[in-house]
Amino acid sequence: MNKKYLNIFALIAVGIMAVAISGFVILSHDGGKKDSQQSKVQEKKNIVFILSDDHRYDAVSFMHFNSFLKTPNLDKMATEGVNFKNAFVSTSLCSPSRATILTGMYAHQHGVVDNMSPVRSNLTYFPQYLQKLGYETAFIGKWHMGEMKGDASPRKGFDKWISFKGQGVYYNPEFNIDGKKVKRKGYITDILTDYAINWINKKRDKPFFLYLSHKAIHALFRPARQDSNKFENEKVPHPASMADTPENYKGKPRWVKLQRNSWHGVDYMYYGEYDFDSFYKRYCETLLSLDRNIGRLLDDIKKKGLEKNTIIFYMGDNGFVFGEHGLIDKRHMYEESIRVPLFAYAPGLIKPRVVTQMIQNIDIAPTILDIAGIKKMPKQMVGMSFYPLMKGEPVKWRKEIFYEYYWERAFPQTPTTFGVRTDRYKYIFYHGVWDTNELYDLQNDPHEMHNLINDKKYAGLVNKLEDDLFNWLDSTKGMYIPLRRGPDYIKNKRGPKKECKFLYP
Ligand SMILES: [Ca+2]
Repeated sequence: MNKKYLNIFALIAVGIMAVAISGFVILSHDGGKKDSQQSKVQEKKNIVFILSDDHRYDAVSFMHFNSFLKTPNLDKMATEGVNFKNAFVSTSLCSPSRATILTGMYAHQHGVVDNMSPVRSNLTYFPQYLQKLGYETAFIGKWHMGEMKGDASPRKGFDKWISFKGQGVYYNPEFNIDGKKVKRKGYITDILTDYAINWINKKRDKPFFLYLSHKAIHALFRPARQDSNKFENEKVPHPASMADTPENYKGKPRWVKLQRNSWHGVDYMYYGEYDFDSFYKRYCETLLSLDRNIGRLLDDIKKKGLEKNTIIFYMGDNGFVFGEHGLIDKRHMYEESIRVPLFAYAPGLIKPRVVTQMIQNIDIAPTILDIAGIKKMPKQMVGMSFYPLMKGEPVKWRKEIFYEYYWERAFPQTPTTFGVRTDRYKYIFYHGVWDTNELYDLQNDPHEMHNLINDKKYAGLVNKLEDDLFNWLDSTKGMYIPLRRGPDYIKNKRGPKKECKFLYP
């Protein structure tokens, strides 16, 4: 064969190969595109965020809260998932903490500083970003922000909306479902879980995000009928700091002792509507009903094969004090008030692990956006994503967390409070209280019984922590005390008829 023919054959061969290769490229390109689209859909993780109300960090059976409370489903989430054993809120109050979770901002930044504060219309909630990332989103449950407006109409960021006004009710609630009023018979936690399961089981070609926000276990506690009075005959443990003794109030600010005899104190709690032991038992029974429903949701997610690609979070919106220092409720900066349960359960994705770093409610939004694959974290997110900690990856973490609480007209027993907590120390600074601030060594004094504020040995530490606290407030535009007009509870101050046995000095 001469050169000319060789060249022609070579050209034909090259041409055939080129067509074949290009065809292959086209085919594989098309096929690959489909595959990668599919895998992208599969890669996107479903996310369920379950929030409960006033669930203190240790009120679970794996923490041995008492001898009778059993929470097998929450225990399972914590022990077979990631347990964040040092999880805190930046404000221990319902609406401010909820607004922080939804916006990733501190209370003095989003402006929802108490349960009555109006909610600014220009706030952006993190599920709005999830929608942009291709998620189908739902809000089911208690919104409880901007109480003065008192409406339950759909809010931004949710494709499905099922909510109710304010605190809602435990039995026979009325919902707002995508703008329509719907009255239901039954127990709130059962109904919300049914709605959640129905929505998750909907057919969709998108990843989903569910924000399931329970009314439980907020006072006044009411369990499901089957749990009613289950713990009636149990013996309720009282914390050592509950007794009104000189030792228990040594070094404590005076407001703490005065609060004993108020709506949120053990001597006249809820103005006599409850006694301490019954109150505690009803809390545990209501928690039982919640735990059972968490189990129903976990079971359903497993049954539907969604477990392999779904991350389920559980968190309390703030802590709750049961008699510590003679107090009931939350708001202040003692441990039982600011610590919350936080678990991440994803058996198909995340190995069981205990995370010891200090996590806060400001971290929820950036973490969920990180899991959803956001490229650039929105500027408003002041917290940090703890997704790497969930996966056991090394990450530089914060050494301090900050706290704020603003005095409320409705519950004037607790003063405006700012604070900073490290792994070991806590400094509490009061605004408008003139007897004393507080410093605790949590390693040697976990129950916060020995106020070290006047110990000269710690003077340098106090100065440093106060500097850190005010640097935080300054750098985040928090150097002001918010005020609000009434009319809520405007006259709700101490009076001879309000607090029993109160003697004016
Ligand atoms: Ca709450």
